[in-house]
Amino acid sequence: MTLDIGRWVAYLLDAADRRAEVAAISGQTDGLSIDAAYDVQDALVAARVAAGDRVVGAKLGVTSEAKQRQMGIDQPVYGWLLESGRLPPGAGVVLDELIHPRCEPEIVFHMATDLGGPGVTAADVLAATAGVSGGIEIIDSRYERFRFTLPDVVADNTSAARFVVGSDVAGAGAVDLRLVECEFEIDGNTAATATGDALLGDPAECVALLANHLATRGGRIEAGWFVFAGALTDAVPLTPGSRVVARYSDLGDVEVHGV
Ligand code: OOG
Ligand code: MG
Repeated sequence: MTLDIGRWVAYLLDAADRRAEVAAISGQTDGLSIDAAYDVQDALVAARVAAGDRVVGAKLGVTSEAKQRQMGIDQPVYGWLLESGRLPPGAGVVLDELIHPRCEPEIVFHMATDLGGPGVTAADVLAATAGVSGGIEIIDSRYERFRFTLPDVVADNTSAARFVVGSDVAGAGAVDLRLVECEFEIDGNTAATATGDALLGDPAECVALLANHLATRGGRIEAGWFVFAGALTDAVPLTPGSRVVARYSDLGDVEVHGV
């Protein structure tokens, strides 16, 4: 069965705009293959761009065991970062604009040059990277109870909502990203800790997967983009007044709070 892409794009855009969670798509159609879900995702982002937004980067999701266990999904997913989602370090995240936001500590690649697959390796990624920093992603699934199948979350642009890029940027070769330590702190208490190798063994490997994925769809990573390599730990709900700090060895601290 072919999927009515326009219908599901409108469905997900409407959920985000009304800040209302909706039923997963997979329960309502038998046409949601992973490929079709990426078609919905691309059309959804194209609709945002047509309305004045801009793609400023890309993201991976579900690249750590912690996230795979939390979400019940066993392979990485890829999505887009939009200019409208970018917040400065230390920002207050306006919770009324979102449905049920969660925060995640992430490693961010600042791309120097275009990078097209297939065959991209972690070494190619580092050669194409201007710098790396810490970050926090604020995800906000449009689906009820933050529950979905793999194609559902792909169609929903991998729950992308807001993101913060840390201001301490290290040279791509200056830090061994596999060894970066991250402490994720909520209201002064450590929620979780992880090292960079929690991301499929090497954060740069995740970015290589993204480049190779984009190649299958005729795309590439572009110079100037931010690439979020995926959450190092479980995502944590963001609530009014709560303060979330991701502390990274060599990459500084990144903070947000809920307002
Ligand atoms: C899917 C997006 C996951 C990450 O960093 O793992 C993600 C979700 O959990 O809603 O962005
Ligand atoms: Mg994420």
